[in-house]
Amino acid sequence: MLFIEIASKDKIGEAERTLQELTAAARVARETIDVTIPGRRPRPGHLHPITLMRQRIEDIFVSLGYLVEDDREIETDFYNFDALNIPEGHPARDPQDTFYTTEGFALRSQTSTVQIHAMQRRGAPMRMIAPGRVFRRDTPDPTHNPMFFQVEGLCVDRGITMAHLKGTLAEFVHRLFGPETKTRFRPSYFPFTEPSAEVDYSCFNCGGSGCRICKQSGWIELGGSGMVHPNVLRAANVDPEQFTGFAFGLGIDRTCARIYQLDDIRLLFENDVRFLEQFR
Ligand code: FA5
Repeated sequence: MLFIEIASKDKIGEAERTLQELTAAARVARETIDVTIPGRRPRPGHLHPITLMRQRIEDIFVSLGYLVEDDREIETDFYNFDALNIPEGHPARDPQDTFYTTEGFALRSQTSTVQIHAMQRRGAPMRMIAPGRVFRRDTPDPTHNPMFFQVEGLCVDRGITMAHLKGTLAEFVHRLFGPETKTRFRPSYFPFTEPSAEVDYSCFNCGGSGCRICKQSGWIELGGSGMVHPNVLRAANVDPEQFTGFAFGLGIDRTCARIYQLDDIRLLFENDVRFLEQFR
């Protein structure tokens, strides 16, 4: 009887040892590292060309004393229209032109909405730029996307004139494209500025003589601008008797496409790695 018990204990002990050896061998096999295998290279990401462009623009305006504002993309009718001097019945409210979400709300079609938020938040005097995404019912083509980026600029103070607007945008294009770059202001219309002007800069490639980049005109469009309409100042609780201001809105995508000599701004949003990798 005693002999049988000892024999079975021995067997159990032996089985335990075998099991331990097997698990140890399995662990060693699993954890073995072959230090001669070449490592996997990490593929670090990089900034999108639109972000690079936005940062260059921000750097210039921050160095001119502007702060950078960020704001919402879905806006109420007040910020999209009323406060920007676009009353009910104005064609700019047409559902054909704008993406409405629910009643009373629409995707912003321009960064000009941030003018109002910024003035309400900070009062006057103030200087700010607001880069951001905007949405329009535009059919995609080489120069249009239904979603694109703008940067708004606003300067409000005592005694601000059109000369300050011209000087600021001239300085901006000098820093972005080089000191020889010229600006040109063409009369235009925006409900929220009076007077209003489209701004062009002389082509950075040909200097104004005409080439493929500027479509032989010598000039490239930068965006819209003008003196802030008194109704807009009033809507944002700024006294137009004391303060005046200028504003501008520039298209980041088109400027980016020109600088990098892209024929089609849609390339910027196709997420084709072969294209994006060129901006490392
Ligand atoms: C405006 O959006 C005005 N808010 C600009 C402004 C601001 C005027 C402040 C006065 C005071 P406009 O619609 O022209 O203006 O657009 C400005 C720029 O956005 C254009 O010059 C262009 O570069 C860019 N843009 C317009 N539509 C598109 C689009 N569908 N795709 C890509 N870029 C576009």
